[in-house]
Amino acid sequence: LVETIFDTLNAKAALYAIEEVFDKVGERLPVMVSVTITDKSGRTLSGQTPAAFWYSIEHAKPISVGINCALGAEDMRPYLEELSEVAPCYISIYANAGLPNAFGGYDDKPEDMAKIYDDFAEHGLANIWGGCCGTTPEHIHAMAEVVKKHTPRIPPSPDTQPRFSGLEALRITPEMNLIMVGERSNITGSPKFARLIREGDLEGALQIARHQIETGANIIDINMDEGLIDSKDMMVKFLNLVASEPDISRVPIMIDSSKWEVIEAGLKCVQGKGIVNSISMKEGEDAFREQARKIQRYGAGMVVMAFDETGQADTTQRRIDICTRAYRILVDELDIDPTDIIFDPNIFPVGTGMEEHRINATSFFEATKVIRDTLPGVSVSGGLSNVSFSFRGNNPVREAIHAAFLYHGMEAGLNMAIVNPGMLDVYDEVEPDLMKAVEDVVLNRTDDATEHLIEVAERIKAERSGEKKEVVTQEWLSLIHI
Ligand code: THG
Repeated sequence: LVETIFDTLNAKAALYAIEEVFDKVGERLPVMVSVTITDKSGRTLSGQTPAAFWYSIEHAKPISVGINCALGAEDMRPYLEELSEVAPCYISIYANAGLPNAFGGYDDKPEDMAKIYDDFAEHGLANIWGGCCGTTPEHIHAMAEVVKKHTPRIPPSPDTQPRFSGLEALRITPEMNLIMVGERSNITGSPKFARLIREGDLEGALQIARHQIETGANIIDINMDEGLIDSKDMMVKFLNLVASEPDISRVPIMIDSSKWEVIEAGLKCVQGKGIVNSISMKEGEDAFREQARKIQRYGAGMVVMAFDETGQADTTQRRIDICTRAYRILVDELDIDPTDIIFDPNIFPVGTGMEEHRINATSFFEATKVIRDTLPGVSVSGGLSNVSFSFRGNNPVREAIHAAFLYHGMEAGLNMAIVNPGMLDVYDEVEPDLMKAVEDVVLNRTDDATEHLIEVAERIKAERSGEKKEVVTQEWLSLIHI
């Protein structure tokens, strides 16, 4: 029993340690988890809502989750309700006999608590009942008398939608158009972020992270991979700063690094259910299994790149084959929840002039469709800005390519993307001539599509000075319905 939890990161460390002990002794015991909510904000002391808390610890597959100690039974009702709705395991409650009074005593009598538990039991809010500070055998006796009159709570069936958390819960439902992951807090993807980090202006760097959320990001990607800095140290430093900014840490965090030691250090800093970006089979199945198992134990989701021992997948069939092989290992062998898996079938640039790049977008779409249709539970994501790399310096054209790619990608089943959230164009609002030229390239419709787009791009570049209004992206997202 991990109980009286007020700091989820601490609890996750305890749950990790428990799993290590189970491994060592070769035996599993049921695990119970109990959180405490000490004020009427309805959040843990470390700032999480009950659902966000549950998403952070459910990987431990506890036999029960519940609430103990704190304010007394009466005030626990809304939090117990929320937990009871989201958690498909048993629910426990063992409250204090009220708030401590001025003399450090507890005023709620056995009959007071029994009356409250009677109501909770009638509404099916819990399965396991007890008392914390200030309760006595008489309290327990009175509770037992009332709750046994009611039929036991029936836990809801296991959740089949992806769920992540920061201070708040992010549950991804099919009605959501696209989950946007902010790309700008990336030292290699944003020269401005890189400069701020290099100059030690972490406050300025936090502002970039915050701005992405203000302009629509549901998750933020953080990447500190740069040769000249200590990436691991900077990842830890930055994540700890993010943790103390509630307007940033309310969203789930995607820890982006090509170095496993940076990823693992990052996982030890986030109390919510974050996402690792990324793992793959590029070093073979054993390393992949080991990393996936660890991520599961830390309680995070994982981006799995379509990358194997022979390299990155660049055809439809290779994208599908690698993702399918990874799925079988993760889901069948390691018992990882498929909703914790986000496949990234590789967004590569189009319009490069190279013949073999002409299929880069269409192959991504075809693979995405098969992955979503045949590998149940998974999400598909990708780094959107990659697709327009060959039009760097020409933002109107880049944004039009992004709009077209997202439109067709979402139609195929892309439900998440790493994007610059304030800079997305609405598909229907892109000038038709430009969109036609862009779609000829993206959809590989004509042999001279790239040459034609380059001509259009040059004209547009001459016309516009490259200025670009920022929009709050949620607004346009509600405009496209796929
Ligand atoms: N898949 C996964 N993770 C990823 C990627 C991916 N992480 C990194 C990257 N690709 C996604 N992130 C970015 C971030 C920025 C840019 C592209 C991808 C980008 N930046 C501008 C540029 O370089 O032209 C910066 C311009 C500026 O700020 O002035 O394009 O594919 N799983």
